[in-house]
Amino acid sequence: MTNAMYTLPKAELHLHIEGTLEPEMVFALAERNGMELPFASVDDIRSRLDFTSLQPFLDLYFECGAVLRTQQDFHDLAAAYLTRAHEQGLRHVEMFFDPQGHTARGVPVDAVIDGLLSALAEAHEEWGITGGLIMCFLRDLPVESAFALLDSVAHRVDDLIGVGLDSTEVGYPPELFEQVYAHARGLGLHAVAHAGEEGGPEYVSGSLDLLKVERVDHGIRSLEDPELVERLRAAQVPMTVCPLSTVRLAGVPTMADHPLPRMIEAGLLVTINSDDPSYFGGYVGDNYLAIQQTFGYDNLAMAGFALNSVTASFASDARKDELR
Ligand code: ES4
Ligand code: ZN
Repeated sequence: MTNAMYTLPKAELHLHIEGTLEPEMVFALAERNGMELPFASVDDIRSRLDFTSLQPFLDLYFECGAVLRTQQDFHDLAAAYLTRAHEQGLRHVEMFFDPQGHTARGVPVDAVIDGLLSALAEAHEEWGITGGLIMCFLRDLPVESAFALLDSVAHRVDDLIGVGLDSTEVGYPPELFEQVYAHARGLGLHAVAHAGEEGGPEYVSGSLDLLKVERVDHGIRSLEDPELVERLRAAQVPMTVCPLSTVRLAGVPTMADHPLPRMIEAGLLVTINSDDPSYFGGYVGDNYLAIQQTFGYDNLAMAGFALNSVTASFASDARKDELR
């Protein structure tokens, strides 16, 4: 862990905390919670990580995530991630979480939020890591469910940074969530959304126009629409790219085929993130290292990605100055 890609100070802006659930913890939490698992072993879970698209991954992600039941579970999950985050040079973390995946199993949303926040508070105390929570709506659930979730946390929006949109993209366009996002923004929350991961560039323009997102998560298919690229470039809309994720979910055949260099050449504001590190073969520093090895970027260029991650974060201006 002495490689510069692990020590470079940086921010992570696209990280699903449920996607940091390592197979060992799946088994430990299942035992603690007295649950039967549909997996024979840790290796059995690991043998299922050769995804062919987003959906098979999501199926496994929700199956494993079912072991998360108590506030302590959410604390322990985030504490394990934040230890890794610290080891990989992260100074600021904006963490996605998927409450609807948990409330559907009877877990109170407050237990999820309180567990995650307690781990973030400890990481701040111990290592000075800043950040917070971005609450995601599962876009393949009815919009009413998203509204109900937002209403259920409206009394504690100060405990959240913003809202996001994730899960199955194709068939669930941004226009479905226009009112939900208007409401969330009205509560003072920041807005981001997954777009252009598997969906076409119209998911990205729709997210900008209707959801008024401040960052685009993934956004790789934006490149198919030159007018959209020009718009993203001119406004310097941050894109949270997740290299290992896109290769593992078969968005591209190999890292060498990743559109990252074309996004950079187009002048886009690109950040590098890990998405679901326990499923995709690496944490944030591993993603930095993978693109450096594939594309030959020098350490100065890599420091540029780290700088972008700070610029694109929702940290205060004072904190950004500290991190730059
Ligand atoms: C996700 Cl990679 C990805 N895409 C969409 N939704 C997600 N939830 C967790 N990881
Ligand atoms: Zn994601």
